[in-house]
Amino acid sequence: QHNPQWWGNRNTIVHLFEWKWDDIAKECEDFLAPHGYAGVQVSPVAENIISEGRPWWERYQPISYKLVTRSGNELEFASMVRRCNDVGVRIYVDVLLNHMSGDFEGTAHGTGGSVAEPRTKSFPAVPYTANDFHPSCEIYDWNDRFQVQQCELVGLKDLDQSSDYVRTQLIEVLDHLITLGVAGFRVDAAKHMAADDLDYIFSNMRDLNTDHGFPKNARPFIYQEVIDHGHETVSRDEYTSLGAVTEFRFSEEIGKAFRGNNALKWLQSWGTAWGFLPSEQALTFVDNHDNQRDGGQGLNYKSPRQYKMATAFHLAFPYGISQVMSSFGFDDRDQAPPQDAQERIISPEFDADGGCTNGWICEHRWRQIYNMVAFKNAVRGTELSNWWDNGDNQIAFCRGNKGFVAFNNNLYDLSQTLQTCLPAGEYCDVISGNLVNGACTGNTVNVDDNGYGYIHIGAEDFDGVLALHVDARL
Ligand code: LM2
Ligand code: CA
Repeated sequence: QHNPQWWGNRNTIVHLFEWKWDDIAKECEDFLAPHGYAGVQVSPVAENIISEGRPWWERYQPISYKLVTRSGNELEFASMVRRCNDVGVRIYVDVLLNHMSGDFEGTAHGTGGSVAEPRTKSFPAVPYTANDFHPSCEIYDWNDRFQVQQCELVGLKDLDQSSDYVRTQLIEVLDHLITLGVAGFRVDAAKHMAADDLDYIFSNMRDLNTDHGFPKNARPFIYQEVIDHGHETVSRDEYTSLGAVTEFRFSEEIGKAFRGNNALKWLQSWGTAWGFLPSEQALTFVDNHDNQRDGGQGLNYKSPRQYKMATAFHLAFPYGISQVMSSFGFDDRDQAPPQDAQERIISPEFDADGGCTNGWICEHRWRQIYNMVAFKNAVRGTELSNWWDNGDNQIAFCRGNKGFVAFNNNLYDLSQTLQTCLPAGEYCDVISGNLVNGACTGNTVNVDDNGYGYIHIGAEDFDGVLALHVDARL
């Protein structure tokens, strides 16, 4: 269950955080497929508690398995999956197998009209009763396996996945989504569930739906959210045989490097030598919806220049199963997604350059990012070669004879004639521009018969990265 089931040569997933199903369907057709995105991680699909002010995190508190949320209902979900698969874009669902909602004063009303009494662990719309949960306790020692896996994560009622009844419910939810055509799952809070229980659940899910273009006997892709900074009692290694695992150390280290707190020259050994998981087991990202709110060394859209450089490195270096974050703007952690006076999520709107307005950030529509998604597709299957650095924060490398990328994170210009490994010709730098009708709207680089090209990235340039590849040759 490590195969992401991508279509063609595509290989990047985008997390369309809090988007509505109808908007995602349209985005698959209008933008994601034409720009070579492989898949979308969608926000949780199960009916959730309605929380005051509608913070984004209310969706991490399910009260039933009806597919009704502020993103849309089951019909809309099914139609989205169909339309995205029709254009070769896969859907991965963020699934909550660890818990239901947290405490709530009195009767909770959900986004699908169901009611629950979370305080007494009564969720009649599933149905679950107190017997289906672990006895309540608090996690105060994160190195105590029992607490991490059987107590309540931030007070969320903790399901007992060793019970046959609970397992059956969870498998049913996953099977239902597979029948609707999804390609796999992001498993929320995986570390808070015993790997053996997850193994049982994942092994008993059905195969992917062949009516949606998946081959016979294809297994759902699994990527498990396990936060492991290196010395946890419950380690990421317990989960790697079941599927891919989120590599949070990738996010921390890439942030640190492009913030200028670790010289870029060290990135030459990027990957397992840094203590990261093997490439095919690592789900990698510059930021995700949690750590983009947490501060620290991570980078997010609020530091656009460094963020774009980190993302370009993420997509240029041959390591990991890449995921790109697509955010809504926020000033405080709990802020709701863009919504109207009736608390309905607002659809994104686009300006003349295709960028999002009205509260959505849409990093995935930034030229510097979507063109690197195309770069990653163009260089698929090649190795890294011809690493160059200036001993500090200027680096460059080739991907076979398909692509070349250079970065300047020093306060002085990068001006060098470098081996690009590319066939002779004129190439469009896909960071500063697009190739449109055979012409480049940004800078171009001439590659001579020996593969050399003059590379210039000024310290004051708008972006600190330059990228060339064979699909953007004039
Ligand atoms: C995750 N992965 O393991 C998600 O990526 C993360 O976003 C979720 O937390 C978490 N696990 C549970 O699914 C978010 C958010 C929390 C929020 C929970 C539940 O980061 O702040 O907790 O969702 O909605 C909120 C309150 C918290 C309260 C809890 C229960 O912030 O103070 O705890 O609800 O009422 C008493
Ligand atoms: Ca648990």
